[in-house]
Amino acid sequence: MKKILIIGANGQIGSELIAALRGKYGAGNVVGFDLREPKEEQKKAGPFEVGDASKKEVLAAALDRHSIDTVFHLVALLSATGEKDPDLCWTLNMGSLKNVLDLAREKKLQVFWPSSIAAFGPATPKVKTPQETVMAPTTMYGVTKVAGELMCQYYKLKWGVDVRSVRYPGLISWKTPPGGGTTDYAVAIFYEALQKGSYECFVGQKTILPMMYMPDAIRGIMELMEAPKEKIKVNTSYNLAAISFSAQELADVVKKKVPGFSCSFKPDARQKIADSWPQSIDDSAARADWGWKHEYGLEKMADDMLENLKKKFGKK
Ligand code: AKB
Repeated sequence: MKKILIIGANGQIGSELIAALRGKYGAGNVVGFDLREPKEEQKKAGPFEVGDASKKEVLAAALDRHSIDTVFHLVALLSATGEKDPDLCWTLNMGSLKNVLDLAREKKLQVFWPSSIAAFGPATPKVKTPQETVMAPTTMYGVTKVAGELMCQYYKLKWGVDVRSVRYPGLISWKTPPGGGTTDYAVAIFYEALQKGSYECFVGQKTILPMMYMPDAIRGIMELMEAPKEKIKVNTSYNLAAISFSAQELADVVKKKVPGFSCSFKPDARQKIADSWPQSIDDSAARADWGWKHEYGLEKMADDMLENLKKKFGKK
């Protein structure tokens, strides 16, 4: 049985991944790790460590204490927050990844680390962005994703570290809101539609970005980590895709499902970041190598988001 550590367990991905992994491997075999104290229900659900992933000795002690063999390393400052403090973005994103890779090398751990569509930049082909292409991002977050991918590849080729990665599109989820990303509008629109009946979107209506619903994102990385080693042929990070839509198309779908909802568009600094990213992704390598397949389209995702958020807010 695997013994798993999730670093960044309280975040948007971590808080859902921890429940899915505990369901599969047993609560006692999946340890959460985060800088922030978990909620009461999380504390009761299984082992949890509060600590700083940028301190290697703290991480090493947690790995030893729980005899960990597999790490999901999810800590990162996202694109919009990263532009407010590029130094911190570099230090946190790269420092914590280097710690994890060094410990993986020493302790023979399997590692998952997420890259992102932010690893691409304005010179990258925008439609059906290929697996191998120009990678010259213009955000510090994107720079850390390209550098991180190359670090993962280096540790794999030089020392045989079993590190696996996907380039996530924008992730849409209802359990834990994202923080500091450019794609956050695709989550915020659902919250505000139900809570206020209106939303002011911070990118223009024609902005098209690749997105994915969280259940697909979680299943995808669990399948990637379980795939036989010989099937993993991309050493940097796999392109991963599900749905692409414009901000206007998203607003129209929400309008159809939430009577009286209205959406206005007021692009801010995040527009420039969105404009530097692809609109759709060619993920045929992930599909061919380890069988990736998404399940949620725009309508199905919107129905599920609204149903769950209504329950969360106690609405009918
Ligand atoms: C962001 O918007 O910064 C993230 C991402 C695409 O990696 N959601």
